[in-house]
Amino acid sequence: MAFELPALPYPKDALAPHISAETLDFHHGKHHAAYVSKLNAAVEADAGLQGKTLEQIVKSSSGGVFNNAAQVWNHTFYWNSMSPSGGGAPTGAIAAAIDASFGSFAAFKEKFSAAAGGQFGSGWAWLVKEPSGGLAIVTTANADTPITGASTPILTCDVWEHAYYVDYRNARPKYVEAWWSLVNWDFANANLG
Ligand code: MN3
Repeated sequence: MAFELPALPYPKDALAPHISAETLDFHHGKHHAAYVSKLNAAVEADAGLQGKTLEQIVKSSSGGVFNNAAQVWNHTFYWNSMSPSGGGAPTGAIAAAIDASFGSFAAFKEKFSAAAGGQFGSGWAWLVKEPSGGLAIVTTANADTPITGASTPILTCDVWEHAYYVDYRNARPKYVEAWWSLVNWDFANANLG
């Protein structure tokens, strides 16, 4: 059974003006799709990978197989971390959890934006729930993902250049600022459990 590129959870033009249809066309239709097809080629060539779930491959592989599998997982999580009706202040349990771990939403936002902007080169900024139950901000390089560790991802922001170059050129901070207008707090609450 080959892995499939999941459909975007909203129309391609639904995140505009923050993220354009052209960006999603490339980012989902080309980049994410390429990770899926490279992963499928790797699985086809290695009987040891066959029958494993995506998460199992991410947690047990290395090198090119890991890179493609983790990028497939990370991107699906990223699409769901945003919503056309998202943004604004957090609601529900995630709002209380953010206050408890960071003091306030404003303090969390500032810290997360600094982490996303400061990640050197390609990677990801994540809000995670640690095994202790508290929230933390982590960044990962390239395809690295929190699901290989003990923390549970709550939200992510893709800070690879391909996520923002069409819309913001090299201005990553402007893209991160726009991402706040899209944050899917319902998804965050679902992940918080
Ligand atoms: Mn990407």
